[in-house]
Amino acid sequence: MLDKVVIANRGEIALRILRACKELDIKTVAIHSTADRDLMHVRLADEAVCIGPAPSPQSYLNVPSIISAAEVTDAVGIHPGYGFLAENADFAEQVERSGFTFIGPKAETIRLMGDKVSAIEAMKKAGVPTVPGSDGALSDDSDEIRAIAKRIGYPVIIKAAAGGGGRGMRVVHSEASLINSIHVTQSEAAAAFGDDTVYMEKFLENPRHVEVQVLADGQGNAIHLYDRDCSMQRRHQKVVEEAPAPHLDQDARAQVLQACVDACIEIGYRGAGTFEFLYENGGFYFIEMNTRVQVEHPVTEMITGVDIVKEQLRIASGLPLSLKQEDIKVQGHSFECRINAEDPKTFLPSPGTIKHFHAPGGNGIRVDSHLYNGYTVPPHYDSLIAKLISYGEDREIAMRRMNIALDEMLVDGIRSNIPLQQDIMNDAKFQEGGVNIHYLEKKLGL
Ligand code: MV4
Repeated sequence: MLDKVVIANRGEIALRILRACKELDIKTVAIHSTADRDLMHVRLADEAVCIGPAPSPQSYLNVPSIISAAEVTDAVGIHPGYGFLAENADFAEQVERSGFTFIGPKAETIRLMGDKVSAIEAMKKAGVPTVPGSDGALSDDSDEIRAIAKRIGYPVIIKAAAGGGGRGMRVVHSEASLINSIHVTQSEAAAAFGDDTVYMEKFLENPRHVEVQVLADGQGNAIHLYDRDCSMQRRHQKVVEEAPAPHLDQDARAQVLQACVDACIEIGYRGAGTFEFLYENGGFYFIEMNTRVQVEHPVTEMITGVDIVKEQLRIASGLPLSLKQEDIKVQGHSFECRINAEDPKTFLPSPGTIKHFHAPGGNGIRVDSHLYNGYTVPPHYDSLIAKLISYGEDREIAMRRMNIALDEMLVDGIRSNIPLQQDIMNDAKFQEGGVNIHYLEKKLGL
């Protein structure tokens, strides 16, 4: 097992990683910015190193500082969490080149999945269903491009190969605006990512966002941990997630789960990963793969009993997967509400000092949060302050427990989106299950 790990992140996920390390008797090093001296996990870690000033480019994104912190503390592994450097292939490469273990996939796998064109190509080759599209990057031959769009059928979507997570995309409804839209997307991609490569897909109008969690050891073993539904989102920020995804076509589901496992073995995947799909009219269409632990991983942990972060640490230690697919059973249902320090109506960030924090509890309730009474939420980072997770023997029980917990939860001193979460939990269509990715924005009148 790894002897000592640098936690290269902050907030709730840093605390989540710290707890998993402690369970496995791994020593911990918290690295933090000057704005984060008072974070919960900094106090609880065996050692702490300040790596720079508050702005993340100078701290949580500062590769030399992070590697130096690993060197001076004699750490052996670096866990990137999510966000920041978690999917930066150059970081993973530098970590490994400096003699440390990057707790995640090989740098080349991160690079393969970071380029959406190569990711889709690899998945298609491995038998994962993809969106009908251009089969690779678009050339600059206008006649050829028009022919591709005609074959796919309008509407189509133009996406930047270096984009992802909703950045660098444009929907095209007819041939009249096709070529211009491609040029605009190319310029935006060149400016944002330094890469103007774009590709085309059929635009699915009302899909759900369904994703599949996998674990692989890079030694020929891979399993899936079933699916999650993350369709309840606003501006590409997930608001509520649940597992398993409700009301799926069970034949299509079984096929796609197996295809994800096969793909992991085919590409030599190592670590935890997520296959993102659009789900429409009973079919799955791969769009992207995330090569990190995700914010919403707890809902999968609740229904499978697998500790995903501990598995990441075991895999990074070189151990083969101890779990077999037949050991993984879905039991019950789980929701996660992301609690953000933001105005529930305007969505503007609301940093400041927490006068009083009360975490809900009881049967089937889990709170992943770094908050405590008197903690000050800094203005420099993401506004996620807590993840409220419920579990129940079925979807209705999990939902009732979430409602009770939202009612119990107190975050005094700053504004939070708890009222929005209560609105969602009491929404009739959400209660039925299976709303699409546009549902929340429409409900909010956006
Ligand atoms: C799409 C799509 C419809 N058709 N691709 C947005 C984020 C990025 N991961 C991919 N995205 C989309 N790709 C095709 N061919 C609609 C979206 C999309 C979306 C996807 C998942 C979750 C929320 C979304 C919100 C708007 C658009």
